[in-house]
Amino acid sequence: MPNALITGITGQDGLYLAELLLSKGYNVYGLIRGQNNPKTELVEQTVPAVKLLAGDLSDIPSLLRALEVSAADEVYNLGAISYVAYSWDQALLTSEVTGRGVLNILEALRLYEQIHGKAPKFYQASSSEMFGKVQQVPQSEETLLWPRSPYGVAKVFGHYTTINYRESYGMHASSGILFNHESPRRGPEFVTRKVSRAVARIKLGLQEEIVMGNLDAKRDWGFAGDYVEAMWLMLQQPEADDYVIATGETHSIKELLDAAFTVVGIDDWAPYVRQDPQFMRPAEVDLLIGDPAKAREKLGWTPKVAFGELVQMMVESDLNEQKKLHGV
Ligand code: NDP
Ligand code: GDR
Repeated sequence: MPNALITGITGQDGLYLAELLLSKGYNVYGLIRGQNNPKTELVEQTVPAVKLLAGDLSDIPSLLRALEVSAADEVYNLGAISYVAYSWDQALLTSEVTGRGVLNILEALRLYEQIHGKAPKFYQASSSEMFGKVQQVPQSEETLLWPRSPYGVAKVFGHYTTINYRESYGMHASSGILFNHESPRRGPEFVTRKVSRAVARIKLGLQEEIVMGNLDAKRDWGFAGDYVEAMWLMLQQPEADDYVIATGETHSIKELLDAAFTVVGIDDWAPYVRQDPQFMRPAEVDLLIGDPAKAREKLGWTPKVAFGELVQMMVESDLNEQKKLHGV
């Protein structure tokens, strides 16, 4: 049975990837940070077969120890400070974790190889946020990067460090440039989940309005369960490479609101939505739309869940969750 180590196990993608790898017969280890991580129980309940190892991306010895204990064949680096808006408030921390954390884990992998003579394959969670102020539409692996947030800048550092370690040391290190992907497990700070939860609560009479930021931004939204499959496929290739993972469709936040309110039978959402400058960003990424042709051709990967189905899945899940929570 192959061994896999996942950083970011408590996150949306960590849980989906762990489920996928367990279903394929892997031994799965997850790196968990903090002395009493509040999400430990969630991981233990959702994927009980995952073995949790204490560690942090800013602590190289903890990463080396995790590699040794797991005897990893594949390492998926999903750990990051991942909320773009927050990255302006904590720019240094974001660059430490989301940026330098990648260098730390690549250095731990080199040490591990020197000591144990084994070179695990490596996946880096790169992001469409690296395209930022887009220089080409749609965006592909060749598009010039122009990040627009401390998060985007940190991801660019991690992306090029991954490429550089592949070229310098011959590591099997791949970078997935993933566009936004969502699910009922999405953190409530991100726009899709914020909307699906609020719409469910409005429908149930638990909330009166949603306070939002920029409604004109456009994103290429897919389903997280589909996207973790692409991560795994990248590490099964004979050669490491970089791949854009996207649906090739884009929708505005207004269209997201249309779709979510339609699920609960509300046609006009204007009375329920208020805009507030606190949710506007110092620099915005206005339009993202990915070209996943390379992933389709080389990995045989295609997304299965369309935008409408995704929004419906999220709103219905939040309706059930809110009903249970509030007994309504
Ligand atoms: P989440 O925000 O849901 O999860 C982030 C994970 O990183 C959490 O498990 C978190 O742990 C962990 N983490 C935070 N700080 C550290 C640290 N110092 N050391 C180790 N782990 C840490 O993100 P997603 O699951 O949505 O995304 C996974 C990865 O993919 C991230 O790197 C993200 O930037 C990237 N990405 C995501 C996209 C998306 O649309 N979801 C698109 C493109 C890229 P804790 O719970 O303890 O905070
Ligand atoms: P993003 O996701 O920044 O694309 O990063 P997010 O859902 O936070 O924002 C998407 C767009 O929605 C606009 N927006 C709002 N966003 C939030 N969170 N809250 C609001 O109230 C709101 N109103 C409007 C934003 O301005 C933005 O344009 C996600 C993260 O998962 C990253 O880690 C990942 O790398 C990228 O996707 C790809």
